[in-house]
Amino acid sequence: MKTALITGVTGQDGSYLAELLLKRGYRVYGLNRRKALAGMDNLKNVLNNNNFEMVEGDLSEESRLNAIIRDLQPNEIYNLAAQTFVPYSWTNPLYTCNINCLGVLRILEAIRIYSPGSRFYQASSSEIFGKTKEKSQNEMTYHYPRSPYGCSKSFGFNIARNYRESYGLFVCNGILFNHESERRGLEFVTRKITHTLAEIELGLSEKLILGNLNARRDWGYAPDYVKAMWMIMHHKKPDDYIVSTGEDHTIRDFAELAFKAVGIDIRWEGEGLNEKGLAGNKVLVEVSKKYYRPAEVDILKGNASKARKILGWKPETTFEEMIKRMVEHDVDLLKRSNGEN
Ligand code: NAP
Ligand code: G4F
Repeated sequence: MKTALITGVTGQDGSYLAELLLKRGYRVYGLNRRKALAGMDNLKNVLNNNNFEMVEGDLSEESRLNAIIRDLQPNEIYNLAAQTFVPYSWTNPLYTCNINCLGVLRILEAIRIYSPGSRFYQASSSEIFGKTKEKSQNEMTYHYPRSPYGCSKSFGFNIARNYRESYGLFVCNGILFNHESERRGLEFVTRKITHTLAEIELGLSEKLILGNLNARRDWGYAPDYVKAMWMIMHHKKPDDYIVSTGEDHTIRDFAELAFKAVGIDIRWEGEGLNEKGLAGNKVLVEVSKKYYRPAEVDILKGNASKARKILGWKPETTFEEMIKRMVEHDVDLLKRSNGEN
């Protein structure tokens, strides 16, 4: 039986990947750090599976990572754990780099010394491209990160590639563009929109307060993207791949479609801080500088033609379908927690 270790298993991608690997007959070990409260919602589909096991550990703890990798000798290691929220990386840059830079290196060293036969996947990010001038970004696009998070992911990408080239290890980077789902954290803009909208719909919230509405992102659906991770790890040659849809949309586009999905018509007025979404006379969307960033990534749009050509991967879920699923999920979730269903 094949074995895989997933770091970040409690997160959006880790939980979908665990489900995918269990379905494909793997024994899956999920790295889990201690929390005051259990927060295992994403893993409800896998916790009772006999082929799934949690192992305690943290990306900051080198000796523990060494022991886990030495003892398990996993066939595949997917490093999805990270400090993932871009604004937090300005307030906590050293912590972000400890986990997102040194954390990657700790695992690579553990593989090099104790388990050189393990295949390794590093969760790289389109944030490495930051202030790019390229209309769409591919594997060769230069890195110009705009946040400590982006810088940390650039290091993670480069050190992973360097271990492949220096030691001949089977090491891959998936450079994934933004991907969302019903399991996305509430602080990220897409889920913030769909969850607040569900609150507005049920009368639990008055309005949605957002930052920069004009940033453009290439948004895909997380379950489609974890399939790409597996395909990257199963190509005969280890390599780096962009995973994206090739479409970009503004935050405003996302909000408008989300409102449409619950049948509320929003109109936008004015620019910048005076920008408001109106339904009847009611203000539903406001812009606050509180959510502006010290340096913004204005536009990201990926060119995944290498993944399409070499791996045969392509996105399956449209932007509209994804938004509809997220909105319906959040309305249903809040109805259930309100005892309405
Ligand atoms: P997520 O939902 O925020 O999950 C992050 C995971 O990392 C959680 O399981 C978290 O555990 C774990 N983690 C954080 N710090 C840790 C530490 N010190 N030790 C061990 N585990 C730790 O993130 P995601 O959206 O699934 O993203 C997965 C990976 O892909 C990340 O590396 C992210 O940077 C990268 N990425 C994401 C996107 C995207 O759009 N989603 C795009 C490109 C790249 P807790 O539950 O304990 O907090
Ligand atoms: O949803 P976001 O916080 O995601 P961001 O910064 O693009 O990062 C995500 O995608 C990366 C891949 O490119 C991952 F590597 C990273 O881990 C994370 O998953 O913000 C998206 C955009 C930004 O331009 C932000 O300024 O939305 C804008 N925005 C506008 N109002 C907002 C808000 N972002 C948040 N979080 N909250 C707002 O109220």
